[in-house]
Amino acid sequence: MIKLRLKVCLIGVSGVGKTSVTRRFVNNTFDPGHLETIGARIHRKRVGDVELVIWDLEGISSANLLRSYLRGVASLVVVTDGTNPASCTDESLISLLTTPMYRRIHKVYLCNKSDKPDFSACFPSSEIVGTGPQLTGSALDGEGITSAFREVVNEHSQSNS
Ligand SMILES: Nc1nc2c(ncn2[C@@H]2O[C@H](COP(=O)(O)OP(=O)(O)OP(=O)(O)O)[C@@H](O)[C@H]2O)c(=O)[nH]1
Ligand SMILES: [Mg+2]
Repeated sequence: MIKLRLKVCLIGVSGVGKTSVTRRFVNNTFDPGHLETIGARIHRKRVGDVELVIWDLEGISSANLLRSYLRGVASLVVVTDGTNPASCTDESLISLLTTPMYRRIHKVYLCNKSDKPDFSACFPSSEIVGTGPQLTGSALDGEGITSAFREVVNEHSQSNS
């Protein structure tokens, strides 16, 4: 029986690996190609008695702050790319994370692509966007991916038990 259903949105600039992280978590697969997500793709995955409704969103940009997709979100998984430092300082991302409405939302920070030789972990400045668990991981080899979603489940299971 499902005791809890949580909407989780993956956000981050284009190409950081939101679709790949989702695919690794939901299907345990990896695709080396980059097909830009347009809008949102929704997946469901059960973790024990919790159902995660995972929204893999298109890359955040000044043209689209994705606010309509974020309605009712329980947690944000903020994905950055450790081979692209600009993905951590992007203005549209920081602007969204510092909006009062989203400041309060539980966030997990996942710096992706740890398998790459030029990887160097980077996260949006916690002094600017507030604190939250910071994980490194790789959709390619699977490191850190389950842990990121586990953080989401734990956060809400504690507050609901
Ligand atoms: N080496 C490596 N490549 C990755 C990893 N995650 C994603 N990629 C690659 O990075 C590219 C972009 O990945 P996507 O998952 O499509 O990125 P996205 O954030 O969904 O991009 P948009 O939908 O455009 O916002 C693809 O070529 C992926 O194969 C990873 O952990 N390691
Ligand atoms: Mg995508």
